[in-house]
Amino acid sequence: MPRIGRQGEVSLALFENPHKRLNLLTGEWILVSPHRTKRPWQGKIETPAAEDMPRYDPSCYLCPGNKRAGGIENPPYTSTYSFVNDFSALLPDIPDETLEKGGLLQAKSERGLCKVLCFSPRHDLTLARMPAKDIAAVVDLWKKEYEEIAGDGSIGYVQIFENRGGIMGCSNPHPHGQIWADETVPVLPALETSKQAEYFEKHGSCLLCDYLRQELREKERIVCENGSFAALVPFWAVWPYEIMILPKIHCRSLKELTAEMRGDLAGIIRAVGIRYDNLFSTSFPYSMGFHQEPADGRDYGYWHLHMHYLPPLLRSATVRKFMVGYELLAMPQRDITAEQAAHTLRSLPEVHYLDRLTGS
Ligand code: H2U
Ligand code: ZN
Repeated sequence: MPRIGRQGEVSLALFENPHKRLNLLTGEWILVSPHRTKRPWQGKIETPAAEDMPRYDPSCYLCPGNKRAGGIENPPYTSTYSFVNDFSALLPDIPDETLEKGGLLQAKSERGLCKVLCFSPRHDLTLARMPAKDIAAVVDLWKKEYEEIAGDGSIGYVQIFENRGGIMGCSNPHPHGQIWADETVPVLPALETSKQAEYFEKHGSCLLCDYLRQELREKERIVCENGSFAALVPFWAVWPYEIMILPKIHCRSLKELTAEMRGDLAGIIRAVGIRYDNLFSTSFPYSMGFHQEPADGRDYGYWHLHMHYLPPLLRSATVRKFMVGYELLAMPQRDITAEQAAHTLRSLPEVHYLDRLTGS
């Protein structure tokens, strides 16, 4: 049993031995096994992505002026560019149908929209390698797309995300992200909605405002911060170097970000990206995305906008964490603690390793 100190502070033994931590946003518990970090590794080694890339690739379907798979030609764009996904997983015009057989077999049609967002005309860049002002253009595009899609009236939730790197299933190194917008609220945002609503009902305050205040006080899991945003390894992180970015003032969606906040968001996205690339001196793979209030027009005053970064690498540019066995069948598990991960990320240089190599 964990020993509890007089002030309710846990003794160090809790964090040195196997223990469970609660994810406040999902209600899910995760198992932490700090003593396992010493085990040897003879498993799969991933091949790191090639670093040498041309600024323009004539065979890339996202580069300016090139033809996409469906035959449409991209314009000669010079900043950001978005288009409806040629192979959308969700479609806007499908009949409304329901299947219900004795409560055992249930299905519903799901309408929606999918878009692809090019972050830069340059084929060889990543968010971590782009100047903050160009990342700010991406933040502006996310806001504009969110407002347009959420304002449509037929959409319940706008999921903005980026898959980076081949090991995250990204199909093309050209810097880009996606939006999948559903007519209903998908599973994880719905869970986060109910957990934040529950907390607000019980405490009369915002769950993530309260959580961030405590994290800023404890400092142990903070990676970096600026005027408007903080980046931290959440107490309940599952992926080894998982990060959340949270606005320091309460806002429910991208819609509410002022120009100053959008600039700060671009700055912290860049700072997190540089630290990630510096961790294993590689272009760091991840899935990242925003969670924000549903777009169904109801009142979600308790919803606190945030970003999740979910990166798979564990020990080096070639050794990843696998979600297998116990994790698929029982519960998520991690070895290094959130505090160790935050300490490592915090201690990394703020200048990109490639800029340090070239001295530029
Ligand atoms: P990734 O973010 O996982 O790389 O996906 C890229 C998306 O680009 C993917 O959803 C779309 C795919 O359907 N795509 C097009 O819309 N047009 C193309 O010509 C190729 C890929
Ligand atoms: Zn390209």
